[in-house]
Amino acid sequence: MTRPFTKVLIANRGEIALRIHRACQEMGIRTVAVHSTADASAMHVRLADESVCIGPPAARDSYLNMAALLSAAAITGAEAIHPGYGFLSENANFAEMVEAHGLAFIGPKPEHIRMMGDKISAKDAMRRLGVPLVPGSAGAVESAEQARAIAVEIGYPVIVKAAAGGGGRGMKVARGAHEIEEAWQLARTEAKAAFGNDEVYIEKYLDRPRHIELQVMADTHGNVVHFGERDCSLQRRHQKLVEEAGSPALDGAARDALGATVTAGLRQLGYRNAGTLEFLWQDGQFAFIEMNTRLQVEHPVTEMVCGVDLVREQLRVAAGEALGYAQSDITFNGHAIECRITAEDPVDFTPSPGRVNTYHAPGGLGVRVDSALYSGYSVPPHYDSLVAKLVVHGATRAQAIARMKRCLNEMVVDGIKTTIPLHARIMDDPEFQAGDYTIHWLERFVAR
Ligand code: MV4
Repeated sequence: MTRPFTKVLIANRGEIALRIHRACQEMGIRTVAVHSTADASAMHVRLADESVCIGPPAARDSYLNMAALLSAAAITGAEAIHPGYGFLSENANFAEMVEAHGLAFIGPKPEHIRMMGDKISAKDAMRRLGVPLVPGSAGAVESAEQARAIAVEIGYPVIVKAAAGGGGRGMKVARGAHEIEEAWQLARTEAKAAFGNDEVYIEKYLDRPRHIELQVMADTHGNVVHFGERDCSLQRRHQKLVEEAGSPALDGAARDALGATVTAGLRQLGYRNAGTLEFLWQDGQFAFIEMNTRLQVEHPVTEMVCGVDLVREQLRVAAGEALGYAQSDITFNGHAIECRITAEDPVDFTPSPGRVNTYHAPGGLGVRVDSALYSGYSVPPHYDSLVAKLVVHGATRAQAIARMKRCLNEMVVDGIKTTIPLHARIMDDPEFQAGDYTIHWLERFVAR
């Protein structure tokens, strides 16, 4: 018999801290919120059973302060830590430290966080497990000469990427032999500066892919399932604005085939808890690029089409419980869309923190709003600008779009600028409505 957790510390803030708190409450688990001095009046602190101030506003001194988090867990008697996304969620050393203190880390094993954090070892693992990859170098590329030789072999254009990268930093495209040496050198320099690690690798550059990711969940008894895909192609400067489940580009057969390969592979690896595999999809083919070993911002669209509570599943498997269902029990119903509403100017994206005088969330059938906003709340300038995730479900994609438009009209966030008007424009666009977009679509859309 496994014992459920009775108290969990939530090592995060904002809407995701609230999201985790809600799952805990419904499972009868008490919650400990942690907060910086800037977040003393935040919603996650108000709602949690207990709260601990862990430091000043700067994240490095509070939400990234491992000693403060472990002390907060110790003094409150929490048995487990949920890291949310961002902050320490993909820090293998933190996961290790949590476990060394006799607490459960609600996430993957430290070894797998470390493995996927290094994009070269992640690709190496996926290759061994039979997951399709973008063609490229077998490992790190050590010299400009080696870069040139690999580029000739796989054919231009190529992309040089930082092994410690992700999120778009330390990437350089070379469109011909005349650009390869500079791309290799620039990627190395940028990687060293950003990550303190100058290891780089090379891939064939795909020029018009979609970004499609697969949600997985694994227990500690060898059961691994997937909850289908999300299309996250609508990004600007590597910040996602709109996500959908499923992808307008995919059919059930393509999803099932990829899912079967991935779940078999992760079972072999001994993976645990939630994960997301990122793929580029072009010309009817998947190519793995990275794996995220955390709960993602956009997980609600998956929850809407699968009717699952992914945080509940994370809490159950972290406590040692078996999933209790098979892949064939997971069904995909209708279509879901998420708009990430940020406190930014909708035209030039300059940050717009400050006091929200009036907040009114939309509602009705098939509507979910994940937000820590309230009327009178001041959005602090120290953190991510995400203020609300507006998520809708519809029987069809067209119905979901119509519902999203209605909700964007209904929503009021008064006192600060938000990206609501931009989301309304996207929903009205014929190309978006046709599902006809790649990762480059949004950059052009915002420029016109
Ligand atoms: C690529 C690519 C094209 N070809 N790799 C950007 C962030 C990082 N996660 C991987 N990225 C890309 N890798 C190959 N071989 C294009 C991108 C890319 C991108 C990917 C997903 C979503 C948005 C993007 C925007 C620009 C570039």
